[in-house]
Amino acid sequence: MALDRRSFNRRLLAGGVVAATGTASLAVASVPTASSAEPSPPTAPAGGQVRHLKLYAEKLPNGQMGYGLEKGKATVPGPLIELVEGDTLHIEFENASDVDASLHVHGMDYDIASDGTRMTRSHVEPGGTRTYTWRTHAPGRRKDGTWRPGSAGYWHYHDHVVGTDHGTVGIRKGLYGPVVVRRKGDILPDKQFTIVFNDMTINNRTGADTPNFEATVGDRVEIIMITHGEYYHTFHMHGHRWADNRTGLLTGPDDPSRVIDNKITGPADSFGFQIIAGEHVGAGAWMYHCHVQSHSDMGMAGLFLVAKPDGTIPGYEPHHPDHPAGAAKSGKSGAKTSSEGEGEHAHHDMG
Ligand SMILES: [Cu+2]
Repeated sequence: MALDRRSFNRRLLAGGVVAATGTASLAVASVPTASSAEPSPPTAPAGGQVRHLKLYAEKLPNGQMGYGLEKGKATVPGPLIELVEGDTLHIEFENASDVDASLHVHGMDYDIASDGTRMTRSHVEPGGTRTYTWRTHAPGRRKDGTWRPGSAGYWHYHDHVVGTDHGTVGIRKGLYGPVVVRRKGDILPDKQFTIVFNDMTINNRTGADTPNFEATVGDRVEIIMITHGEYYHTFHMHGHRWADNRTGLLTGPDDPSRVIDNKITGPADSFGFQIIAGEHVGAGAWMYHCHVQSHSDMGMAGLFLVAKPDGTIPGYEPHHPDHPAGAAKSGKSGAKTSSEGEGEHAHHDMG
């Protein structure tokens, strides 16, 4: 049975369980109340839940490393972890690799025992297990009258001990993943994609193997963008723009946030935004890429494939030699779909 995207979202988020594709759908959607011509998108409920997650670190067959929600199912990037301000998350982390590894997070509140560093002895030996606890909080006023920011934002986690005491080799090999913390009332997306510029790779993939992401015109798509490694990059998307603020969305006509389609990003930076696929521009194979020219020329590019409702993508021929992105990917047999692309976090209803 086909579901419209809002009931789909409600169903899948109400599950509140870990999805098979690697998404930890930890948020529970609230039911939209507006009754305009088109219903309002679902929004994040109040936080305050205590949640539990099992996470593994392991070596991948290709020599890289990844985090996964199940043994043998690690991905690069690791699973998307979503929280709402006020939530607490206990992560039972098992190191299934053959070297010391850890879990270190940005943006969360945690005790020093959850730092995930060798210095604090909060790393995990091969075969070992450790519970890391992340807390989040809503914004508010401090007793001195100043404003304390909330935890909401686009964040990320990574290893901090493989190779060096800064996890340089762990990160290089793929031990990283996204975290989204929402504020009560934040708009929830239909689809989510994580794009990580790690050294000269995208999600540790290069050249013809860089990930493509698929959506249909009108989908509310959330992009989570993270940078790692040695270089500064600029993240650019064709045909789509976003607001350079916490959510990537404007709150109204007087929101002063700058609207951009290109953003400089350096190691350990993260940001995110939502776009309506094809809004004002229609279906197509829309490139995304690093806009440092030598980097894009070396293959730091992929496609945001926006299909019409009938599934077609006008002008998109994956093997056409005149199509720059298609040509770059012509080594592949058949058009790559996002279903095989790690970094996609399509929610699935777990029933
Ligand atoms: Cu670059």
